[in-house]
Amino acid sequence: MNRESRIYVAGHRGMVGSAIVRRLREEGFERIVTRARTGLDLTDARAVDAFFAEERPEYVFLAAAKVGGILANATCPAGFIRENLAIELNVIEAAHRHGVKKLLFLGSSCIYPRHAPQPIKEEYLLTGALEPTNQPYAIAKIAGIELCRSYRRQYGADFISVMPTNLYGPNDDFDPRTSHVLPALIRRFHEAKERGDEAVVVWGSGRPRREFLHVDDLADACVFLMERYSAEEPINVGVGKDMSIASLAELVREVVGYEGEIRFDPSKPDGTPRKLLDVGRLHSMGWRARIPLREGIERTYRWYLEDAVPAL
Ligand code: GFB
Repeated sequence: MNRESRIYVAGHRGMVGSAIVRRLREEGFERIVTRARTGLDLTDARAVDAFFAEERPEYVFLAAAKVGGILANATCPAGFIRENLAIELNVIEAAHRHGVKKLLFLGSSCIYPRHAPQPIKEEYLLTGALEPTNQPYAIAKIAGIELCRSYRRQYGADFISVMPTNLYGPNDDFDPRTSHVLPALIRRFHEAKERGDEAVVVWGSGRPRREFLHVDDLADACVFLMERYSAEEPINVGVGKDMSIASLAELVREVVGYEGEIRFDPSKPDGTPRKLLDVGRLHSMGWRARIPLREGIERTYRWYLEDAVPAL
């Protein structure tokens, strides 16, 4: 990739895509191509093909996806598998057909088996049963990895797959019905503080463990990997440390400045018991996450107050 390259970021309005665009701009890439959902439906194969024919991107970051937290995955399984499969198939095929030099596909840590040994190495993919609460989404993402691998083998296409751990940051979804845990807790603690509520409810037992990566770190890793990684195995991106949901809730409570109590609701699903990625492969290439969790949550809370709250 050089400063003159034409780079298409699919999903540029989302949390990941918008962070990749910011990062590319910071690095001086100026020929960035984007299309709003209203101008291009990525589930429409013909429209995607016509878009690639017209724009001729040389590099593609495939960050467009239907995403959501544990509840959204459980309530819209058909939407999660259908939309993600369609987007991947259409964008990867068009990238191949129109001679894209390199494509980076974004997967998710939920592609790994529910009971994978921790930390999770890339080679544990397809070694065991998946977590049922997000199996349709995970299978769509595994299909994306397999598409990249297969196009590489059959056509020599330089398509790579990157597996981020649980993400958070600006442009995240703060809708309690669809959000992931971190933005959900920021909003819940904030609203409880405003109303002076006695307690805040956190879903599940509080015992599951998760790893949280700021999306600006992920975007930095994506640009790094687009320039330096070329292999058929996916590569994990994480911070290398996890924590319980109970500890996360305590940390968000402190950052937001809420002084009430935390209660757990065990009638809500816990999901996978633990998800910590092994980031040895990425570290050995010289990349490390830089944003400490507390600072990342503070930045995200500021973004929520300044940008999300006014739009609610
Ligand atoms: O963030 P989350 O929805 O993602 O949930 P997953 C993580 C944990 O936080 C679960 C608990 O144990 C939840 O029960 N939790 C506590 C909450 N309170 C809340 C809350 O208010 N909202 C939410 N959402 N969770 C998703 C997958 O799984 O992770 C996707 O469904 C994707 O497929 C994504 O892979 C990264 O880590 O459980």
